[in-house]
This record gives sequence, structure tokens and C-alpha cells, in this order.
Amino acid sequence: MTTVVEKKMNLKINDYYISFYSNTTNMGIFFSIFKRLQDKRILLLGLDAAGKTTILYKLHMGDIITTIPTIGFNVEEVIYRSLRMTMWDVGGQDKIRPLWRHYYQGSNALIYVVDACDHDRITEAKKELYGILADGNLQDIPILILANKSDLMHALSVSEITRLFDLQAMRDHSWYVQASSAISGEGLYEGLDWLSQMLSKQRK
Ligand SMILES: Nc1nc2c(ncn2[C@@H]2O[C@H](COP(=O)(O)OP(=O)(O)O)[C@@H](O)[C@H]2O)c(=O)[nH]1
Ligand SMILES: [Mg+2]
Repeated sequence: MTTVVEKKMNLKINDYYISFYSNTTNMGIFFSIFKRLQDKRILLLGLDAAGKTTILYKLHMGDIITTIPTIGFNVEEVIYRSLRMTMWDVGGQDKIRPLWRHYYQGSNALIYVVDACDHDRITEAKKELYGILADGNLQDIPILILANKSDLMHALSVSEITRLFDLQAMRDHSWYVQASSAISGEGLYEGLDWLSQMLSKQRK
């Protein structure tokens, strides 16, 4: 089923933010509950063209602010309630990799966006993820992997991505793979629900 979010309504009850979304087919209302998060910082990373910018717009989180702190390195940022999402394109730029560290500090979670149709670069996507996680600042953080562009033919499935990324062997992080489409919005809130559960368990 393709779900197109048509209407969104937010309620705040005590510490919980509840969002209702109704879809164009009027098949029903789905909702998500976000416990109020205490100043959480989320990295949204992935190879270029994986769908990061499209995801941020689809989530209607607000204005995306682009900054270029150093040459050849665009950082986009959205601040939404007490959530700060920072993102940039990873891959093929080993020289600037040390500059990313500044943005790693204090991160509570990683959303790693993979173009599930880009079979040619799936190994590169995996290599970059492991390169990012090798940084000491990101120990223990939960990782939501979005197998994006799942609306397209030949998209790799959740189980294929899990196997190709060797996730079963990953011990230092909680991880979750969710198929998503940044175009239809499908899968995005399911993934974020998992992440918000992980974040609400964190003390820092
Ligand atoms: N079919 C499909 N296209 C997508 C999806 N997500 C992103 N795209 C397209 O992929 C291209 C790159 O997306 P973008 O958000 O700019 O990628 P970024 O470089 O990771 O920020 C754009 O043409 C998007 O419209 C998706 O889930 N499905
Ligand atoms: Mg982008």
C-alpha cells in the first residue's frame, strides 16, 4: 500500500508528542507517539543521492539550514522541538573525513540512509558506515538503517541489506533496518518510532 500523508495533526499531552497522519486513501489514521526527548542530536548520513534531503523534507521538520563550514563539505541541519538533525553526504572524500568528527560529538543516534537500488555502491555504503562507526565518539549509539527507495523495482530487501552489511555480527550498537520510501513517506515513521524508543531509554 502506498501511503501519502495528507494531513498531520500534533498534540502534546504531558511528556508525549502525538502525531496523527491521515492518508489520501482514507484507509485509516496512523499515529506515532514520541516521548519528549531531551535535547537529542541525530546524525543522518549516507552516500550522496541516498535520499537524505528528501527524507528531511518529507518529515516536515521545518527549514533546512545549509552551512558550508569547510570547502567541499555541506552540512544541513534541522532543529525540531528538542531534536537536532545534522546531515551530510559521506563517501569518497577521505581527506575531509577528520572534519566530520566535530559533528559526531554528543550524537545520540545515527540514521544511515542507503539507496537500496544502488547495487553498484552497496559495498561502498557499507564501508562508509563502518568507517563512521570506528570513531570513538559514536560508541554505543543506536543505528537506524533506512533501506530507502524501496518503492522502486530491484530494491534490496531488509534481509539482503542486513546480510550485506554483516549486521548480525554487530555487537556494539543496537540496530534496526527499515525499508522506506522518502517519496511516499512509507517506512519513515516506523523507523523513527524505533529510534525514539531507543532514545527515550538513554540517560544522557
Ligand atoms: N523513487 C525514489 N526516489 C527517491 C527516494 N528518495 C530519494 N529519491 C530521489 O533520489 C534523488 C536523490 O535524493 P536526495 O534526497 O537529494 O539525496 P541525498 O544526496 O542523500 O540528500 C532525488 O532525485 C530524489 O527524488 C525514494 O525513496 N524513492
Ligand atoms: Mg542532500
